[in-house]
Amino acid sequence: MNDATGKPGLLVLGPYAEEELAALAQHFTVHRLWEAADRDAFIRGVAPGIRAVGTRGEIGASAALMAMLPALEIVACFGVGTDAIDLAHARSRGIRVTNTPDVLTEDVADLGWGLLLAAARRIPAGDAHVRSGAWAARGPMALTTRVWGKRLGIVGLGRIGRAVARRAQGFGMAVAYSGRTRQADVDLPWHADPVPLARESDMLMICTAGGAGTQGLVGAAVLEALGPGGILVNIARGSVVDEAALLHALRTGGLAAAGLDVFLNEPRIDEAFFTLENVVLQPHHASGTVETRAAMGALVRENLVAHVTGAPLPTPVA
Ligand code: 8YV
Repeated sequence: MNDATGKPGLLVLGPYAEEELAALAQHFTVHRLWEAADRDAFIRGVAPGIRAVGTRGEIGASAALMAMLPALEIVACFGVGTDAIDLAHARSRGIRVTNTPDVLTEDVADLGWGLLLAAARRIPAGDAHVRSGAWAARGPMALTTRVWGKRLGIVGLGRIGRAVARRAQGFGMAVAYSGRTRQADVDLPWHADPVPLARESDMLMICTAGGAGTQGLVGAAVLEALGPGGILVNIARGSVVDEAALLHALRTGGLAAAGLDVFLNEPRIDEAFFTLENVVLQPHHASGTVETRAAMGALVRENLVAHVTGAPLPTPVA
């Protein structure tokens, strides 16, 4: 059922770019949940006309939210990760779910690479050394760690993991990966478990999907196997890492450094990270380029419009 304007109602859960909202408004009556003071009251007010939800990877869509929307037919996610969407609830009600794979792969891999270089070569510390005048006053900064030629372990060799592996070739690195299954079309050493992978790696990059299946996958045993010279990069989900174990390892010399784009409790992350000099932090921004975000927005819109016009969904979640 459409609302009084004749357009289907779209509830957008988190901020979307104004241009995206304007483009969506040509097809939908757009309701901006994130701007509402009382979100439950807002949802109750618009619920009967809401046929679609637009969300973001880190926000997802809970069963409780979907239960408030009796006419809901589709959840479109601005992001590839669907770990925060209750897929079982969606399935049980026949609610379709879409995401934005592929268009963000290369940018996410780029930022992972940037974090690896920044953590190993201590680029933020070097920047501070120059800006603070320490270079002129005290001389060169401390030496850093080489990246090229080292051993890189990739936890999760999906689209993004593969894009990271391609970049590693250019750096002359020995690449191995872990994941539930060996990938028949990939000629790289495989470990089912990340512990032996970490033991044979100098640097570990987490590229796996989030969710219950990978919760705490990178815990104390993996960090110990990576060791005091090891560098960890996470461009996946905070939930994949045991954060308490990571903080302990970073504080006590159990790990050399980390480059992190994702955390538990974003954006109010554990402030212990702020006090560490051996971390490089990013605000969950691996897909955050103008180009990729525009492509993600377009894909969200294409999925939503396909749904309401009866066309095949471009990127349904299986
Ligand atoms: C986005 C993401 O930053 O794709 C994902 O799963 O987490 C990121 O690309 C996010 O979805 C936008 O909010």
